[in-house]
Parts: sequence; structure tokens; C-alpha cells
Amino acid sequence: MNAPTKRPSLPAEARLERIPQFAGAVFEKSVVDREGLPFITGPEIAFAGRSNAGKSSSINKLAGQTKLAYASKMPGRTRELNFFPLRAGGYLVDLPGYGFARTPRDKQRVWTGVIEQYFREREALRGVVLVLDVRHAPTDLDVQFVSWLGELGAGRPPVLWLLNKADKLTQSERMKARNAFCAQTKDIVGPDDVVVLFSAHTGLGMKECAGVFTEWLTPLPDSEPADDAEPLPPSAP
Ligand SMILES: Nc1nc2c(ncn2[C@@H]2O[C@H](COP(=O)(O)OP(=O)(O)OP(=O)(O)O)[C@@H](O)[C@H]2O)c(=O)[nH]1
Ligand SMILES: [Mg+2]
Repeated sequence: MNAPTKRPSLPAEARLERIPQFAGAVFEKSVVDREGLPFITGPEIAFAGRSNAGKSSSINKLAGQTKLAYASKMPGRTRELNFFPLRAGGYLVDLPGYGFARTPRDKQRVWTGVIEQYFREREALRGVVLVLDVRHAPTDLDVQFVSWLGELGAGRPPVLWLLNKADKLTQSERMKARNAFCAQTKDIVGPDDVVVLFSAHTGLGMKECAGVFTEWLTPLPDSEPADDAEPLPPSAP
């Protein structure tokens, strides 16, 4: 009898098929104006970044699907806010990319209109996934976007900086790119932010992302005291 052949172990990046909380995500609607924004049903995660950075591809990979969000080689593909409800409530939101010069003017206005409304009004927004191409330094637009988030009033949401397309680099190039990124952004990466080397093609970085999303999607503690909570000590006379 032949000795059992040892199976080659899967590369670490291939092991997590999807973010468990994103399983079963579906497309609900595309929104171009404030009136179209759906009711808040639970925690939301928005995907932002330059056109062509890989926002839609990242949503697909993280949800373990291939055609949930529409990804394309043509920059400027996503031109509306696309809402993908999660089973437990809440949404993933795929935003139009910024910085695509050929986007028609009326579509560019989406950025200054409904997107601003989105960030101002969605109190259930738990975090922003900022998707970047790992091969390029963050652009002025990326920096401006994050500063703008901080100026909106309710305190800047945590940002998961997704250094995407890492499959295009060797291991040592990835490390160099990550270090360079951290040096370039030390003034804008916040204390609650996380930086992850990612590939929407291979799934590199999925596990680190899973940890972040678990934290973001954890229900906030109820402001009402629980019935069995310790009674407050009587106040002094
Ligand atoms: N090699 C590689 N290519 C990627 C990766 N992620 C996305 N791409 C490619 O980059 C292109 C743009 O991807 P999209 O997901 O459509 O980018 P987007 O940020 O949603 O773009 P807009 O909707 O135009 O803002 C497509 O050709 C993808 O296949 C990745 O991790 N690795
Ligand atoms: Mg897109």
C-alpha cells in the first residue's frame, strides 16, 4: 500500500473564505440622493478610496462572493452609493471612488452632496475602509478625505487602511511598502485605525480584517441599565 501523500498546506492567505458577518450579503439599492438613503437598520461599514483602488473587489472578497459589487478595469465604475444589507442588520456601503477626472460633472457632485449627507447623518457608521493601491503613496485626495471625515462633527470614525493589490508585490516589497506607508501617514492615522496589507484577489489580510470587523460590528453597550445591575449606593444625606 502506498504511504499517504502529504497534502501541501494552504497558504495562510487562502484560509479564510469570507468575513463571517458578511456571509449572505446581498445588493439592495444604488443611491444618488439623500432621499434614497435607506433607513438605518444596524451597524454600517463604508468603503471609500480612489477610483480603481479596488473597493468593489474588496467587498466581493470579504463577503466571499464574486459578483456582489460591480468591479471593473475601467476607473470610475461605481458612481452611486451601493447598499449591501448584512443578515444581522446594517449595511456595507460601496462608495463612488474619488479622483477620476473623466467622471461627468453631475456624478462628481454626488461626492459633495449625498456622500456628505451620508457621513454626516449615519450615526450607525462604525468605520470606514479606505482602500488604497499598496504600490502608490497615499494621494492628497486620500489625505484630504480623512481630514474631511474628522471635520464632520461627530468625531472621526475609525479607518481600516486597506493596502490593496499586495499580490502584485513580493513579500519584501510588501514590508517596505507598509513601512513607507506608516512613515508617510503617521500624522493622519488615528489611534483606533488599523493598517492591513490586503489582496482582493488572493485574500491576503482577510484574518486581520476579520478581527477589525468583529470589533466594529459588536453591539454597543445598552445605555439602559440591565434589570440585574447592582443598585446604586444611596446618596449621602
Ligand atoms: N491584482 C489585483 N488587482 C485588483 C485587486 N483589487 C482590485 N483589482 C483590480 O483593480 C481594478 C479595479 O477594481 P474595482 O474593485 O472595480 O475598483 P473600485 O475601487 O471599486 O473602482 P471604482 O468603482 O471605479 O471607484 C479591477 O480590474 C480589479 O480586478 C487586487 O487585490 N489585486
Ligand atoms: Mg467600484
